[in-house]
Amino acid sequence: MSMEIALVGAPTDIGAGARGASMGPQALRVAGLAAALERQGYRVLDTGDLAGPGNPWQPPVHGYRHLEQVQSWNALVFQAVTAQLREGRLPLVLGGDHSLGVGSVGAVARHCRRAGRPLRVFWLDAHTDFNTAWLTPSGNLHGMPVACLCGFGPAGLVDLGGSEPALRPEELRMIGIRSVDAGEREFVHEQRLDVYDMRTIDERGMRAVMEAALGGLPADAHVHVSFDVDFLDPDYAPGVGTTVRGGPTWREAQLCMEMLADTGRVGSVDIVELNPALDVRNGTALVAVELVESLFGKSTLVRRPRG
Ligand SMILES: [Mn+2]
Repeated sequence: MSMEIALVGAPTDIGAGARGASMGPQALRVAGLAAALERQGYRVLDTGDLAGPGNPWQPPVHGYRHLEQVQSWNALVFQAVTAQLREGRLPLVLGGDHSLGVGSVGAVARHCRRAGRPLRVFWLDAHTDFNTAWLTPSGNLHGMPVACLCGFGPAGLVDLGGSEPALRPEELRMIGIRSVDAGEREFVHEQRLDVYDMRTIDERGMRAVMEAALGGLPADAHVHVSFDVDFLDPDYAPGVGTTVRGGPTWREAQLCMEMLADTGRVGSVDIVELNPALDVRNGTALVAVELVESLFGKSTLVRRPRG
């Protein structure tokens, strides 16, 4: 019996600074995500789209934009991911902007804690998403999910899964980072986040970086991959709201995904920040699908099966 993957659509741009990530789930479906996974032998259940509040497009209030709506969306994502994990399916959240990581990773963290399983979260992103209301210039909550998961943020997000923070910094690995706000940088250091930035990838190569990031992974660990499409160099993935040049190439990103797949422990995934309004002929969605194929074990090279 093969693993069943549950697609959970979360069509919102409520935490972003640009409109359009709300169309991400549909663009991924149109790009053939389910069929690609089925070709690899997985059963895929598309649970459809969650229905949260619309985007009122208001300025920040006390340092947060659309806090109430972000809380509502994350509560829905938290419930949906929890439900799929309980059914023994692998939740694949289709964003939506990255503020949804609070609900998705929060649900996974609580599930692992209750099962006594160690968790490791791979945050593939151009940004550390470790802002707080007192540090962020914009108030956009898609820049704050990691801080919220570590216990720094507003009520309704930091306590989504209970009174303890969802994550400890040592459970996180950040790959591809190349844009960090000044105050955020100090906070990242203060909290000792394990960050593999682009300079590290340039100097050591993706293979050595992933070996380091995967080092000491416990045999029974649950690996969560939170894939912000802006992780990729915009030459390959223009369809995101916050492009930062100098990211991983298509090949480097493939290797990253393949090495995550090789662990055999990927148990939940987010694909976020895909913005079809900024894309070219849905090409970024197609690249995202190719990378997810690798994350689920498709090798781009012809290899002899192991075993
Ligand atoms: Mn992000």
